[in-house]
Amino acid sequence: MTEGTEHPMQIERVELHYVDMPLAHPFETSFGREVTRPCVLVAVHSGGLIGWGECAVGSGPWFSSETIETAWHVLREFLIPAVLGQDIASPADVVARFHRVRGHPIARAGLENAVWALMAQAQGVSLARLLDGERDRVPVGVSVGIEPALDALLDRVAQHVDEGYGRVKLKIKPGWDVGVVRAVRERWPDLPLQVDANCAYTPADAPILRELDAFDLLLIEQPFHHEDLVDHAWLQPQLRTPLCLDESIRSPEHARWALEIGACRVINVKVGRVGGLTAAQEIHDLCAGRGVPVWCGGMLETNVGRATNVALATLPNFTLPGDISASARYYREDIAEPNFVLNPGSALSVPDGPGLGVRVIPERLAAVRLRHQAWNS
Ligand code: NPQ
Ligand code: MG
Repeated sequence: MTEGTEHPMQIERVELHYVDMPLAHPFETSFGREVTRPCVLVAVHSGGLIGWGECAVGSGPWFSSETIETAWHVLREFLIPAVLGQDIASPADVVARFHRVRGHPIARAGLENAVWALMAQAQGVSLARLLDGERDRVPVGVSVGIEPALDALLDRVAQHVDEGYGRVKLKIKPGWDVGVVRAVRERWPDLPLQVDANCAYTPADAPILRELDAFDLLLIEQPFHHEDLVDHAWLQPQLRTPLCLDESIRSPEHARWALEIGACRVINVKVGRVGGLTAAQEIHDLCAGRGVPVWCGGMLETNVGRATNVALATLPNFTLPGDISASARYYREDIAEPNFVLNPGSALSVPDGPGLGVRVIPERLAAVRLRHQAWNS
């Protein structure tokens, strides 16, 4: 932790907002089809400032075991009481106060990241700066969901390539894999391309995964069980393509275990899945020390979570493009402004103002909000 992050602040008020945002297009993965994207937004107040964080839960326990209601419950009963009315000197202080809570990383991340945003604002620096980030623009790609037919998928990829995305990730599942990847590769021979199975395969499917080795993919993400390390370590030496773990890496310890046994050669870092920005930094540092590249994953975030991801992706070992698309990829109207737009070179600009660099618009928040609760010290 850098010295600059020490800045005692009393947490005077915490608010939770359960919102449900209509997606610009339905998004289908091997675990299901999402039409709207619910999440919990966290606001922490101190000295007239507000820090925002996002709990990246979805419509059910599909990607992760957490849901809106588990996040709300754990925040209300355990996490908010651990910080409300307390003098917090740094984000590490928040992590220490949460240490008895096992699991529930997405709930922990929402509140911890809100404190990071608050502290950046209080110190008059960008969140990227507070995290010791080094870039002013971050390379990004786009994640393309499963479509009803190959034609529709090719149209979607063409649209994103035309928009300027320089890296495409295809969602795959059994029956929607080799044929789809072959078709995309034939039409775009030089496009940086990767695939994500979201756990849809078993070791018996290894022949299919070995076939994917022929398409010059940047990586193959999480083919096997969401908690597995052992089967991935069995598969990796059979492939030229790096395996990348997502769901299986739920803490810095999981990252270390995975690297120890050779379960992957790349790690997807998601702040929610690993339990907050402090853990994300730790995984970044661990991987940097071992020469393992990382990249920033995405969970269909609003501009609050997107700004958090952009700040994280400024750390030097985030060398692969992130799943941090422009705001318009997922939402016609976001609850926070300004939108992130795609720049030439398939990159997003890093906000340089104090804090997150986006401001929540109260009317827009109210329009998509299903529940609100506040706690004062
Ligand atoms: C992944 N994200 O890398 C995830 C999966 C994902 C951009 O591909 C609601 C909450 C909807 C979490 C959709 C991308 C979600 C979600 C997809 C996570 O595996
Ligand atoms: Mg993934």
